[in-house]
Amino acid sequence: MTSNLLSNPTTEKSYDRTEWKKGYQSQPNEYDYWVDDIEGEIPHDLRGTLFRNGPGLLDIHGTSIRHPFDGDGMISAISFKEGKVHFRNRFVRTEAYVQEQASGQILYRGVFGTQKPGGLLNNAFDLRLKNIANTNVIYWGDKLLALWEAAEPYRLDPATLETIGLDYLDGLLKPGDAFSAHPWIDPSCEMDGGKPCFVNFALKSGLSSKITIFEFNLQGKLLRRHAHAIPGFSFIHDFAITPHYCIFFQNPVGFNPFPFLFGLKGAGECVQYQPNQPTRIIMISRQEPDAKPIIIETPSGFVFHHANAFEVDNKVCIDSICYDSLPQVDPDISYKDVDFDKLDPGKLWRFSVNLETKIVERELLESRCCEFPAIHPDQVGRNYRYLYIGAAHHPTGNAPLQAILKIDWQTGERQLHSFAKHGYVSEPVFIPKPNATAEDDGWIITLVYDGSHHRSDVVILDGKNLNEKPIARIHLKHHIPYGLHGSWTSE
Ligand code: 3ON
Ligand code: FE
Repeated sequence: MTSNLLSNPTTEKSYDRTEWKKGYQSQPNEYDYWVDDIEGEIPHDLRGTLFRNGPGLLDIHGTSIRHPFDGDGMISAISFKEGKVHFRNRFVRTEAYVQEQASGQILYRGVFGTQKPGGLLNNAFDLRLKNIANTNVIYWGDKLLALWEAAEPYRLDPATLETIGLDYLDGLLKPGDAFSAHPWIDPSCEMDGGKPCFVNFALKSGLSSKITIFEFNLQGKLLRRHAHAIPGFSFIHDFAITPHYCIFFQNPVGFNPFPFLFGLKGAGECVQYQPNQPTRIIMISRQEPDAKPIIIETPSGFVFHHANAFEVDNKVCIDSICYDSLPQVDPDISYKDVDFDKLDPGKLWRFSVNLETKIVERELLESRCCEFPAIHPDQVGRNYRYLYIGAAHHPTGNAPLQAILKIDWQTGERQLHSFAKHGYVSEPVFIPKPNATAEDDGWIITLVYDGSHHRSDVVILDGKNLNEKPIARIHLKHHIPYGLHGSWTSE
């Protein structure tokens, strides 16, 4: 749509760094209001709430945190009803947030390098993980849960976003247990007569790793749980599902605990990418939990997110955003001064695993820098036609996400809706229209940080045609810092 905004796309940057940086300012305020500054019109049949999570604070009482992934979780709820829209945001009152806000200083080390004041003496051997509940938020089985992969979920009141407390999933988790921030909803589970179920995992990593799979019914009751030992250290952020498998990419990484133990680095900064080691694809059977996991090697790369997976004949295909190396922030500079050109962009690959020969084929599907995929909820784990994903404005190189890209796998057609030069997108969500039959007949909603006004917009695009101007552009009264993940709950 807007590639023509820039006169010389090869030499001119699509963004202004000073504006981009402002999207990383803390948002300490908590709001609750009906939004009235709207361009376009909100569809009357769009009913429900978009919950979003992400770091709301990038500093603790004036001291910058080391990395945005260390920022305290702040939930936004954007609710649509009869053509009107309501906004609300609240911090998750984690134990650490409450203590730090009361004391006015950093009391915990962060996984991604934030340290307490007082140098090594005050940081060494403090091995507590600060559960910041900042990665995802999902409503399931009557519970709204804020998720962070290395600890238990926090339960929130879906109407007010007030924090109820840590949630042990009716006793399934013990204090300190992990529960991933990347659940999937199987739209029609073969084992449950076609009812939807919620599938998630927990990773316990050490010299060897343990992956536990959980499946819950619509009421939030446990259907299935099974645990598997996997050789080697793992850092696994996301997974993919098909009707028969849970699929994990064990990235080629090692872990050197000493800088963490001695107070020099965060635990996450001690994860080292090993370019000469292969990635291991781990496939755990959902239907035969006693079966040994299938482990197959493929050339190296680092994956945070998977777009989807599906089974065709004797193959399992996994579409994933793959980096040539683990993006690492230079210890001497702020993440805000990162040199985009020095980091590998995420690109979309298809990995096709032949279940008989155990051979994996890799195909580069899209070389534009992209992250944060979204698909039609009914296509999860199934062969699908359309992918929506956050993408860079320019077709090559590494840059902030400023556009939403739609890919049609059947025709190969790409549509790009770019918000450059002042807009920065977040993860899109696809919401099917009521009674729609076509896979792309729905709305795409994404939060766009507008650097020229230092505020965020909620933007609704037509999923069928991203080239059109937005159906609605809802101007919030303030900004929301760049976020991570969220989910849609219809009424
Ligand atoms: O043994 C442990 C394994 C494990 C799970 C080591 C460990 C303590 C490092 C660990 C914990 C990992 C955690 C807490 C990971 C948290 C990740 C997080 C909060 C976010 C990840 C985001 C990923 C991406 C790709 C974000 C992209 C953002 C943009 C493109 C722009 O905003
Ligand atoms: Fe994620």
